[in-house]
Amino acid sequence: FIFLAFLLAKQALMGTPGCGCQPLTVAVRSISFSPRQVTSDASFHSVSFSETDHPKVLITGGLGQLGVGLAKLLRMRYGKNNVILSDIRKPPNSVFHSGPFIYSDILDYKNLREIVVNNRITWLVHYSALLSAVGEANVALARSVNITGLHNILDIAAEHGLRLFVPSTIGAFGPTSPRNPTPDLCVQRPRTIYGVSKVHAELMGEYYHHRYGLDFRCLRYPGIISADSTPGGGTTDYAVQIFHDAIKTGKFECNLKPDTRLPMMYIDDCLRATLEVMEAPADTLSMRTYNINAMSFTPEELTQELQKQMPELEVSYEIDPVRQGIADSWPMNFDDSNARKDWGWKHDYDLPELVQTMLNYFREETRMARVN
Ligand code: AKB
Repeated sequence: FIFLAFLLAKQALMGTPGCGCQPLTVAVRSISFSPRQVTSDASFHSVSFSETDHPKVLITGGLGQLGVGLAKLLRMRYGKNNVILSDIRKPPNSVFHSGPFIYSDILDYKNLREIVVNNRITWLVHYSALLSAVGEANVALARSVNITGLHNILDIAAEHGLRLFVPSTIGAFGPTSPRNPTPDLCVQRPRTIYGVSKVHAELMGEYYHHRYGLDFRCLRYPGIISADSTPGGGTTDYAVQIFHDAIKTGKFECNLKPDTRLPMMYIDDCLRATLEVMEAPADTLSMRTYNINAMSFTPEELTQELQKQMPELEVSYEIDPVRQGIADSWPMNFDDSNARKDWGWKHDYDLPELVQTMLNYFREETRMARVN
């Protein structure tokens, strides 16, 4: 039915069938198709908010490494009640009292639709996902959350005319990709379920953009380093854990080899990039999936930078073969020139600023704990 209606609408709008991508998008948008059929009022779902209104944002997977920080940034900009954090887990008091929090299960399509409708959501930031190392330990769960969950998100977003942000990752590349540097467009044959699910997300989002006019936006994040939230089950986690252990015990056991070079970014840069790409006018985006980058370092280089301020820090190496295998297949340096050219991406934190900022945070935390 959809295909037939699409052909009729396309012919009505274009006269003769053509093969150009752009007119196809226009035709589909104007008849507001949604990929999953809505029974009664499908034609009302493409109503969009006025550009002068604040967006009403839903963040899925909100209790992971990035959700709380992004909610804080977006709430400062759009107002506390216009940003809803969601997760299937119970939030800590501080999160629950800092703004709207709601239960949402991305595997439950009706629950998602209810949230989007009841809260008049206009932007969706989809952070629910299993990361690389934990994904290899539970492939079935990773497939379900990262792929089936994404399908629900794409359909909800297309049906309701939402602007959708889905993060991708350096993990969307594999051993046959160019690794130093890795450009936006090149061979992508990742060897993890996480990477496969992220390539799938990039391609499905771009397909929905062309086919249904979905306003899909995607950034490939490097390893993200944050002080007040912890990642769970990633290959780049060592670069966060080292700070915790250095402050607590003065010792750190690293699960990657000392010379493993990976692209990394401080969380503030990552969240600002996300806000900037979401706010970028559509006509500045020549692509829908961009690499973003800040720095690249090895465990040895990070240790040396830390030892400038903590000479007593001892780092030993106990290699985890799964994580090492993953890291060896990922980019060493990321080429993000398209993001810089199209929408003005610019990072603030290089390695010295990152280390200083992280240490300041933990030192202040330790001081406060002593005072209390
Ligand atoms: C991971 O290590 O799995 C993530 C990532 C780079 O996407 N931090």
